[in-house]
Amino acid sequence: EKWPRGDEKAWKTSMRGLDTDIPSITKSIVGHVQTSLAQQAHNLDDLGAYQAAALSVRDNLILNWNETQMHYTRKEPKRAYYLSLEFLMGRTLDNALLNLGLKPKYDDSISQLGFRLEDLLEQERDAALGNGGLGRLAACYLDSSASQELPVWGYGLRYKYGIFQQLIAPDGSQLEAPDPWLEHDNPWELPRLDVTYEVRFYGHSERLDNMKAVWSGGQEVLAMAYDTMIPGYETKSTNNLRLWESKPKRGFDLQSFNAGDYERAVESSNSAAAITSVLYPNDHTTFGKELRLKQQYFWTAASLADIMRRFKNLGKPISEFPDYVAIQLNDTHPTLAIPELMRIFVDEEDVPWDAAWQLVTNTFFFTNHTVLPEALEKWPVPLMQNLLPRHMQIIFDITEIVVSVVEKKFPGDRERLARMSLIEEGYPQNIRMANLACIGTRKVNGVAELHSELVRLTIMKDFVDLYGVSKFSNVTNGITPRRWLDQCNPRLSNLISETLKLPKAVFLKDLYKLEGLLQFADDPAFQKKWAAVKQSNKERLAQHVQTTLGLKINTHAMFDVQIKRLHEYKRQTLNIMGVIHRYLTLKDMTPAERKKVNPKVVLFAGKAAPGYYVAKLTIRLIVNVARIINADADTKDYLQLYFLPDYSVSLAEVLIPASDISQHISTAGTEASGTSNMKFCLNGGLLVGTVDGANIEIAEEVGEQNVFFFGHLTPAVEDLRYKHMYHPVPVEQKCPPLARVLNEVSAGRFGDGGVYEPLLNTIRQHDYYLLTEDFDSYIQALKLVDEAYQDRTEWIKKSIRTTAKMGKFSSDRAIQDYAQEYWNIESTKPE
Ligand code: NBY
Repeated sequence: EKWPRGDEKAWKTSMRGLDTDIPSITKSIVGHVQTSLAQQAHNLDDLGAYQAAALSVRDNLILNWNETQMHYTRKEPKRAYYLSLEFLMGRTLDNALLNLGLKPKYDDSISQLGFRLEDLLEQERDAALGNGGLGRLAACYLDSSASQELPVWGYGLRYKYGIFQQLIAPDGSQLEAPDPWLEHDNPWELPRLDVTYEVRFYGHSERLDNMKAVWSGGQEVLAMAYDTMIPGYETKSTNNLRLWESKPKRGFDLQSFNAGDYERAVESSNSAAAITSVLYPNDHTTFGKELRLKQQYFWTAASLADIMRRFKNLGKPISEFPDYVAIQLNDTHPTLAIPELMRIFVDEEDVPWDAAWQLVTNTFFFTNHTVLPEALEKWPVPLMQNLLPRHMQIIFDITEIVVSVVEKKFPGDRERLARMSLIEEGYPQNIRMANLACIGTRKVNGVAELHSELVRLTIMKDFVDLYGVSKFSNVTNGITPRRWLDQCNPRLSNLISETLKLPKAVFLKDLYKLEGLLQFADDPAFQKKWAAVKQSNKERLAQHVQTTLGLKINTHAMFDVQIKRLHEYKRQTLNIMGVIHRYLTLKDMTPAERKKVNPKVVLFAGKAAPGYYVAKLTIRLIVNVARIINADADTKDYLQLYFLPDYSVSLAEVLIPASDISQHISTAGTEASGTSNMKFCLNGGLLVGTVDGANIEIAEEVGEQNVFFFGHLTPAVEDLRYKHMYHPVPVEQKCPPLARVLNEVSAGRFGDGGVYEPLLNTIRQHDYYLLTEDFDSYIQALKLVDEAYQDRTEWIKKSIRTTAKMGKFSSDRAIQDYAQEYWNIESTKPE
């Protein structure tokens, strides 16, 4: 190979390798203090020291990243792309240090410089570009892909503001503030000024023959790439997360400038920047806002242009596209990628329509994350028509494909055709994105066994009849053990390593190795150490709550935790009603009786979508119940209740290792999988839950005797709802203990009686999420929890056995499933 430019020797002798001995690390940190930050020892604070350390660590990531990407370019493997509107990454420094294996050395070096690594880690802001489980899953999958040396890139948006910051007002209700996470420069991203694409909106599309068209006019916006390095664990392999930022095109609206209409020109340049300004904070509902559709198209168009450019650099014929590219659609949010790739093939690459459709349907894969009807995305035809006229044509043309195949297989079945069409009739008509995602992809998967079954039986039933069942399968979600065991709970991973006599890397890369713990479950010395780890994690949490909120938590109590987005289907209301019931029961007892009660601290955290009234009311109720309970001298030694504001990945990392029991109590059939259930169990917390989502598979692994199940099963739900609708029974009759709780709230026992009526009425009327049906068995399950906790040794054994059986829930297993069964990609690494 010929050296491309200049004096080869000058290049090669100057090329940087990074030494990772402590003096070199110190030199690198100090170098960044001096030059990158222009500071000195005198004026360096924790924030500056964090930034210098981050830049020093980043140098290592960049070199590995360069080598990995160079390797992919040379080797030309098939690649997979994970398209997700959300990546809930959390903090990076600690994770990068652990994955690089450099944490102990940086710890030493930073101490030498007069700082504490722990303090520096706290300086970092969370990258919170996601709402909840779906976004965090994407982040875990990136970690697993890099760790297993798979050529996978993530594509998303670089929102200027991530998920809102949650504040609690004096009256207990949620307030939202913006999350300016980029305020102090983000050291983990590299702006790529040279990686830009133009993205068109509006205009008009003129059909030519051969199903082609010319789309012109309208408005063009620039997409610019920012790259974030994703280091694998104990490997050089470092993948890429490419996030797009929107910018006005150079000479954007020059016409207005020239016409002397400066204000209008500036306004439209703002409208270009607005596209990536904020993450929409809704989970499980869609609002049909034009800006959201703009986000989706902007992102899919830029990502596909980038993927296409990379493919073209290979110099292969276009017919080989699916041999080099697999694209996973994370929910329906990137579904426009399907008509967009059709547009590129047909209009720009001259591929005949039918051949293009073959290529498209062999490239994409679709993951569904919910069967709740209100969460299925629909876009009004007039909105699509105006914003993306060419895509609207293509969607109509794809509809023709659907009509013809359905007509052929089920002649004359007009109802079926209406259900399966991409267009839902109405005023206006709507485009059903889940139908488009199903039709345009090779495979469709749900995220846990039960959920995938429900996908086949409900939302995709007609498509199962059409394509056969093999197109619809399951990949049960997973979590990365690097962040969710080693990083968040180092004491536990140290204990496991020492007990199994295995280096951490062995079980962090092969989580099934935890099974080795089973043989120590009955060993009293090990049980004692196991309990001591849990205790110290409770103290760590109590310390954190003390310093951030000034609250004092009783660390000798059982910690009972429910942390997730607020939603009626997740039934935080059931939990708070249970807490009130416990409180009333305690109040009914004599002091002597209370002394026998097992003290409990109940912790809640989670955000409500800003427009979700009932969910926000639930937060308000929890906060106000907490005020009364925590101030009651009769009960405060036995029951404490806290709502921790502004739930985040970082807060989860402190909460999860401290929990004895966690709650996953959705109405059966509504929670697709859940992933925090896996995180709690991996950290030795037990689970109270309904027979739903991944709870079921967790119980299969750890044994039903180690989980506390309650409530009606999925097949009963539909009939119960029907009964509630047409033969309602008053709560007083159906469930007197719950009625008592509702009445106490109504009567103002926790302040503002009347304000909770709309929330209470969701239970009194219709009770769609079946609280009145499940309350008794819920209280019964919590009683069993208390009894089990009284026998502490038995409890610890359950805890050990639970952790030991969590191997299946590593995201490494999930990603292997996708790599082998869907994407057909293989591991490959530099040298
Ligand atoms: O995805 C969650 C599921 O509820 C959970 O059961 C599952 O474990 C997890 C990972 O598969 N879904 C979820 O988090 N969904 C969202 O956050 C979300 C966000 C935006 C929109 C819809 C859903 N949206 O339409 O804008």
